[in-house]
Amino acid sequence: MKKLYSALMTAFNEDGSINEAGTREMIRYNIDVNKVDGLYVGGSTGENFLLSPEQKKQVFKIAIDEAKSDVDLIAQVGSLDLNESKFLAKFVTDLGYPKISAVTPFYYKYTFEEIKDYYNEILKGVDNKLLIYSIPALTGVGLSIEQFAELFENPKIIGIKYTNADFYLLERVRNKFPDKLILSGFDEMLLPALALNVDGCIGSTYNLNAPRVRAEMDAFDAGDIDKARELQKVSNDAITALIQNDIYPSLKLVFEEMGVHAGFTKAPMAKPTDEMRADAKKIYQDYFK
Ligand code: NAY
Repeated sequence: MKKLYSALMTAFNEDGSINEAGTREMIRYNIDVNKVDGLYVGGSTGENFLLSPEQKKQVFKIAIDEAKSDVDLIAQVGSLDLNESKFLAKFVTDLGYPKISAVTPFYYKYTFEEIKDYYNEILKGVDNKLLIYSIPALTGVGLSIEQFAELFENPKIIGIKYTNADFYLLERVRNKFPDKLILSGFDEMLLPALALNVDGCIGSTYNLNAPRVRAEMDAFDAGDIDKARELQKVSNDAITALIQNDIYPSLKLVFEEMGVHAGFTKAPMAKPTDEMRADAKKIYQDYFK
């Protein structure tokens, strides 16, 4: 069975502080209504790279306190500050997170040796398993199959959150590492990723769209490719509308339409305008009602 993870959003108050009640509501919705297999906590969708270390800790605490062991939890601890990543890896492991993940180091141009050291340092002394978070479009860091192989020499590195439109590389990686956990990260490209035998998916739009995506995965498993393709088309119509309306605030606005208090995004992300609110209402009515 392929696994479906929502990339957890963080609800913020208007001043950028964390809205704990709203964040808990989104966690509950994902578990109780969406019936996800897991949550990816502290990723791009959680606006994690805009948070202070204290806020990151707060989110990690809220998520595990609310989700308990009801679903699988992956804590994304990668950061520009390696010491912070190391601290957070220990912190979430002590909280009981069964898996961690770390984005490839970004902003500065690092050699592969530096990238490898970063992962090995994060895992040093930490009794946990890690998924490499590969998202070249945002980090500018692309890893080759040989480099993935070198990273996998560390037995604690168990897989990849593969947010990349390079399907040639995905096919190579899948077949070279059949025992590694590969979770696809681009919601709009789920169907081709399923065809290449990924183990599941992690995505922002699954917060709203998980039932349709589960149906697509079931259709795929049953060999009903026409149905899977039709469901992916509807999902992609919804994703296109969300992206055109600024995806992160829009996801939250649609959640609000559904009665889930997703709060604001954190500056410098945009506050919703009246036009965005009207468009989000339409997206809700068209795709999620
Ligand atoms: C994360 O860390 O939250 C993710 O990477 C989730 C994957 C998302 N990627 C980004 C950059 O947000 O769900 C996708 C993405 O929002 C979706 O495919 C729409 O493009």
